[in-house]
Amino acid sequence: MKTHLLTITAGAALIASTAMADEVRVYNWSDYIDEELLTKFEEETGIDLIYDVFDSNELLETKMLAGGSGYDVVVPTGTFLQRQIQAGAFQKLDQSKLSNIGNLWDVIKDRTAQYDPDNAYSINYMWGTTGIGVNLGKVTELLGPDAPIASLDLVFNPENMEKLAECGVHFLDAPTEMIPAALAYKGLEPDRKDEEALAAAEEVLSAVRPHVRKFHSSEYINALANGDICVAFGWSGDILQARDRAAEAENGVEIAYNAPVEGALMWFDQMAIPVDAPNPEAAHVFLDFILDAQNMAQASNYVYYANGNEASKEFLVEDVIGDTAIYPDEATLEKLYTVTPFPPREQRNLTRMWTRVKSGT
Ligand code: N2P
Repeated sequence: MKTHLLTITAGAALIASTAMADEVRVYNWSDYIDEELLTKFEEETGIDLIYDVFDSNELLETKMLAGGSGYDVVVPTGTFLQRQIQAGAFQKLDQSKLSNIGNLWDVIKDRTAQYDPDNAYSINYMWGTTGIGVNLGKVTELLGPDAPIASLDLVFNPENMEKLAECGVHFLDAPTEMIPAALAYKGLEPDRKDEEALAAAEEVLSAVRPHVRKFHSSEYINALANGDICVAFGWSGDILQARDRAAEAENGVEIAYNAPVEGALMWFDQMAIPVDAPNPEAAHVFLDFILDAQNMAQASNYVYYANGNEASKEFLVEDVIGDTAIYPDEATLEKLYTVTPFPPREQRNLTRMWTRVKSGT
């Protein structure tokens, strides 16, 4: 009897593990892939892909630190990845299962090693900048032909914002990106986290708060494209996607993206495998699929973000590889800064401050 029971259990376990081997759960940012690639992955590998999206590092981090997310692949930004690695949230990659790992670009690997030493836990998916998206027609109508569309003055000078409020402004709901921008506007080091710096950033943000229609990190793509808002402080590729959606709609809306002349944040979104991923084997298959030069190029060509894959470059369309807003030239690179993660105490100050800013208190 006992033996029989054991046999059944072993059989059930075998069925369960076979079923799992056919499924991979990926949690990525919204508007961040060409969905054709998702179908292609399933067709090529026979693995079922469950693909969910998010638009906030904080939300992803809550899931990673709680554990049991059920995801096999997630995509935190470098700064968040770093503290989640330290918290033990990820497993080391098995490079022997990544036949395309050699496609990675050394220049980007060097930069991401700042967050993930030796790139032991992650591969770069995309990287980009945080900056200013404008509806050219509306902004020049309200502020004149010399509107500072490439300057932080557009979004942090209350006089400009008072006028722009009429046509609608969205800010990212991403304090770790909005605060460095406010510091750069004040001429301060964007990576400062001390109380004095946070107070200075809060002053900048609170002064324009009454003129911000919404703090949200994904709605601005369609809102810009439809003409519902005229300015978004957001992510480079998202704003370029808004530009294309408007052009396709032929609605007369013309969108432009600029990295602020005062300096712009350069960030890196990294694919990693949670320590408790149900199917790490399939996670590696997914990562290797993404590391394929043509697949990676197809993703970048669709979402207008640069990637960390050197071999993909020959497959990038000129609109992407030739656009310095996506692949910066030396002069643009000099204006870009990177930041480090907030330690726990500073993080608590930041969270409280961000709640005050958003609620307008
Ligand atoms: C994609 C946004 C990704 C950039 N919609 C945020 N790191």
